Amino acid sequence: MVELTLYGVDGSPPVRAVKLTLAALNLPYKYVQVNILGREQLSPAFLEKNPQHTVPTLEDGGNFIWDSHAIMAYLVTKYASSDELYPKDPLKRAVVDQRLHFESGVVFAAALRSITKLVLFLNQTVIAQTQIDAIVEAYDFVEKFLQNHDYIAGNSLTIADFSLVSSITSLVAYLDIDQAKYTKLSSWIKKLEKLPYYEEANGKGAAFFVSMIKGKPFTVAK
Ligand SMILES: N[C@@H](CCC(=O)N[C@@H](CS)C(=O)NCC(=O)O)C(=O)O
Repeated sequence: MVELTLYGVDGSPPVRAVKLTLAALNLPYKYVQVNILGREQLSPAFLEKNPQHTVPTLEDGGNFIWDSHAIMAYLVTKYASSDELYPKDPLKRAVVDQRLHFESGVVFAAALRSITKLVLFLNQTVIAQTQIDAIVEAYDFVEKFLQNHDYIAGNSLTIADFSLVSSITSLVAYLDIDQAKYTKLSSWIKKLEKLPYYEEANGKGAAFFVSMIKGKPFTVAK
């Protein structure tokens, strides 16, 4: 019997990416909320599970796996009945992996985490233009990746879509997506919103994240 525990919080984009994957695979799991604003992830009990103190962290049979990208790949590899969400074909997999690394290093780290640290955690009310430029760059790249495809890594849904939609729908807290400029990006989000499990796994948590940031007004330095 599958016994999975996900440690996380719905405001967190990478947690939502994992929730999308679990839902797509129809996998039951226990969800343990970790209050990261209250720094619960730094407790000795959590550090024992994940010394890097990040959510999402997945527990499977006493083993702990973290980083959403590693967790999503693990779940598909271990539990999926087909490889569609994370193709075994070397070239298709390379494209999915590229998008996952792009989410991790560019969209999440360079754009989302860096501005969120300032606005949410350090309560800064003036933000440098470079923070907004990083978001524009992320939107521009995603629009390009979608130029000839329905999904972010080709013509079928993969874990790369789950990863990127979780962070892009959080970045809108800082910068709206101009639907006329980003036509592919806008219709890709609308397509993913139609997934039966989308609202529960990502929609609600993204809306919560956006409302949290909207409660922290800031201006952009000239
Ligand atoms: N690349 C990681 C990012 C994980 C991450 O930074 N999570 C944040 C929440 S969104 C966190 O746990 N922050 C608390 C901390 O680092 O102490 C992933 O995809 O899982």
